[in-house]
Order: sequence, then C-alpha cells, then structure tokens
Amino acid sequence: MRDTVGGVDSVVLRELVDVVGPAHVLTDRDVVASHEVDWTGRFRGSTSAVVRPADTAEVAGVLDVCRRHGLPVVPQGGNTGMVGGGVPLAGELVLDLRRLDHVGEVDVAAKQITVGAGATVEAVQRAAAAAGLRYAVDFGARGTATIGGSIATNAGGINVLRYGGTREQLLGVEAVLGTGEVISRLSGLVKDNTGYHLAGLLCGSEGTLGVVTAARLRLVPSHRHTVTALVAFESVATAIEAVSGWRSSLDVLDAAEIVLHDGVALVASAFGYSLPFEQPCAAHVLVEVSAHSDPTDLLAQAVADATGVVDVAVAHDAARRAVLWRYREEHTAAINTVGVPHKFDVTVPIAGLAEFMATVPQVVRSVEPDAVTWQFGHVGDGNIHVNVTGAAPDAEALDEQVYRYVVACGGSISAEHGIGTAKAKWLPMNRSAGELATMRAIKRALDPVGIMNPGVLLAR
Ligand code: FAD
Ligand code: 2HG
Ligand code: ZN
Repeated sequence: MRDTVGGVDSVVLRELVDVVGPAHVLTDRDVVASHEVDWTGRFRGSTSAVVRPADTAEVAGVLDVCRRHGLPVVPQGGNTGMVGGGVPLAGELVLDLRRLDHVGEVDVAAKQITVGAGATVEAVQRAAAAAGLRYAVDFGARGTATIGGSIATNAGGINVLRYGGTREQLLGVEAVLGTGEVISRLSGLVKDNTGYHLAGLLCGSEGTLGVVTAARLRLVPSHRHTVTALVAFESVATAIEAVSGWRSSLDVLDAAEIVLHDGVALVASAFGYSLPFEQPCAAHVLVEVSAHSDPTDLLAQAVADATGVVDVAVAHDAARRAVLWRYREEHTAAINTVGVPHKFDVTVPIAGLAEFMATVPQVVRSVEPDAVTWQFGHVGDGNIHVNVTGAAPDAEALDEQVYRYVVACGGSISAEHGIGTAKAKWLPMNRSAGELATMRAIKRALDPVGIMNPGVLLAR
C-alpha cells in the first residue's frame, strides 16, 4: 500500500519533487492555507500540495506527472480572481506560477515586451514606464495580479474604452497545453496570419486548456499630460448620458468610472477619508484623460457641456490624482469589510444601463429582502459591478434572478472577470448549445485527460 499526504499519493509527491525540488512542493497546512481561499472569502477549498515551478520546462514536467496520474490542477497566479476559478475547490493540486516572474527588456522600436506569466501587471507597467511607454491594461489589483492570470481571465480594467482589454495587448504566448504540448510564439510580429490565433484562444480560457508561461505584450505611448476629475452628478442617468457624450467628443479619454453616493461613503468610512464633496450626490464619474499636449481645456469643456453636473474636483499631479482614484479603487476592499459579497460583473447595452442600475436593487430585494446592493464600475464601456452583501455565500436563487435580469436586458453575465466556478452553472444563459459544444470540443482536444481546472467554465 502507498502512503498518501493529504489525499495525494506519496509516489506522486516524490515525482513532483523530482521536477521542482523539495523546497517547491509545499504541503504544510499553514503554508498552503492562503492558496485555498479566494480574495473575497466566498470560495474556499483545500489542497494537498502547492507546487511552484521555476520555468516552462518545470511546468511541463509537473503537468506530465498530473496527466499520468489523472491529478487535476488549478493554475494560480496572484489569486485575485473574483469568480472562484483559481482555488482548489475539489482538492486539486495548486500550480503557483509566481516564480515565472521574468520581465524582459522593452523593445522600444517595436513597442513590445516579453514577460513571464508570474510577473505582476504592475511590474510590467513599471518596466514600460522606465522605457517611456505604457502597458495599457490597468486595474486595482495591479500589484498582485499576474500577467498569466490576467491573460487567463482576459482582464479588462479601467482603460478598455481607449485601448481594449488584455486580448488586444496580446501578440503571442508561450504555454504548456493539457496535452503536454509546449507552444511558443513570442516573435511579436504584428501581422501574422498563419492559422489559428492560439494566444487569443488561451486568453480568457481560465486555465482550462493549459498553462500560460510567458507572453509578448503590446505597449502604447506614454502621454506627457494626464488629468483626472471627479465629477458629481445629480443622478445616475445624467452621469451615464454625460459619459456617452464624452466617448464621442473626447478622443483623449482613458477612463470613465462610476461610483454612487453610498459606495463613496462606505470607502470614506472604511478607510477614514473625508467625503469628496460637501453636498452628497447621487453619482460621481471619475474621468481621466491623457495626451501629449495638456488636455485640461478639452476636459473642462466636456464637463461644461454635460447636463446634471453638481460639482467637480480636478487633479493634475500623481499624488492628487491618486486621492481621487481611491474613492473608486477601494470599493472592492471596502465592500469586503461589510461582508462576503456576491459579485455580478455584468455588461448591458449602454442605452439600457440607467434603467438596469435603477432596477437591479429591486431584483436583489425580491429574493433577498435584507441584502444591500452596491454598484460601481467601468461605465465608459458599459460594465457595472453589482455587489450584494447580506446574502448567504451559497444563495443561488439570488445569482439566478440577477443573471436572468441581465440576460433579459441583452447583457453578459461576465464582462471581465470570467466564469470560473461561480458562474459555470449560468453559462448556458449567455452561450448557445452550439457554442458550448464547440468549446467542449476544444477543451477535449487540448486537455484530453481533463486535468486542467476541471471545475471551471464548462464544468456543468
Ligand atoms: P488568479 O486569481 O490566480 O487566477 C485567475 C484565473 O486564471 C484562474 O482560473 C486561474 O486558474 C487562471 N490562471 C492564473 N494564472 C494562470 C496561468 N499562468 N495560466 C493559465 N491559467 C492561469 N479584473 C478585471 O478584469 N478588471 C478589473 O478592473 C479588476 N479589478 C480588480 C480589483 C481588485 C481589488 C481585485 C482583487 C481583483 C480585480 N480583478 C479585475 C479580478 C482579476 O481577474 C484580476 O485581478 C486578474 O486578472 C487575476 O490575476 P491573478 O494573477 O490574480 O489570477
Ligand atoms: C474593479 O473594477 C474590479 O474594481 C473588482 O473589477 C470589481 O469588486 C468588484 O466587484
Ligand atoms: Zn472591474
């Protein structure tokens, strides 16, 4: 009879140690604990081991062991994902990719960089900035989220309306597929029509097809001037209308993010900040513009042309801009202080967005009368984060009702966070039987043994 350590065969553990070395197969309960629960605290599982490969060859070696023993794997980067896709909910092995954190030289002429999957988004942003360029994907978890995780989830963030999401920055990847095949296309050719775009396929695949080990990323020019304004509106509807107009009139627009009065008040009280304006306002839009010549006048004119503006705070230098951004970026952490949230990361067509935001709290109350609804997000691209506190983490009826309403509004149940385990059950609301069958066929082809994140995306 063979020994087991927390459910995994000791023979398997020895084989994993042979691949990555004894220091990088973690089995101590206290050490693995942080890998077992997600950032929100809603998704908690257990694992017998966390394996920390150093490079692509070691990732391939670990997956080879897993494939031969039929051992399911959850790839994990910074563990900032919001849909329970990066934690071992069914006892899977955790593959921690943060040692693959190489950040290559910026190719200034091509405006590109090659980085390891474990590099943080912020590390890539820093490298780009040091070369006078910019990595256009940006979001609050930048300091912890990895490039691999952001590719696996096709992360969006605050600059999508100007530069697109992660997929739009991705010129190529290196990856180990569930088949064991190692693919590498990091040349960065901008025009390269030589068959299937495998990087695009892996982007958003949430670790279900393979492990991304490196990526070639597009960089954009860094503008000399950046101006941020927090604009207070009398209503959500006027705020949305203004943003819609700015999207046409302001071609220097980088970001337009909405926060509501109750969310701003929560952030202020949770972290000890003063409120941004004396008079409470229904909605605020955090708007950011950047250009080589000072865009302040363009922004001022756009704000002056908008209806329903009650107050404005403008910031030019980095420190004061950060003060305005914290009212937006600290929503996620502030809501966590209230309770474990249900997160609905949704898009609806812009024409129906104001009505959606007015109605969704009623939809929530119809199933969970005592729950509290918080709304904020990337209004510039129609992506609203609806968070609900005060409902049990497993309140499925709540999820179902909200998603049914989103779909009835012509929307998507996942704008940018992915499907993970949290939404796998609801995916057929948004995807046809034909699409799901096609995705399953791709999954079977690239992960024939079914070891790659089996609880995620196509699980139900
Ligand atoms: P993890 O959480 O570790 O993993 C996420 C998924 O990717 C899992 O399914 C995992 O199995 C898979 N995965 C991880 N690494 C790899 C790899 N190398 N190869 C294959 N699969 C892999 N998301 C947005 O889109 N926009 C936002 O504005 C945004 N803001 C956020 C703000 C905060 C405060 C937080 C906590 C999260 C936010 N997120 C946002 C969510 C999250 O999707 C991103 O933080 C990021 O994309 C996840 O990266 P990660 O390295 O933490 O991935
Ligand atoms: C953001 O935009 C993130 O801040 C997190 O996508 C959203 O906490 C959330 O619901
Ligand atoms: Zn977001």
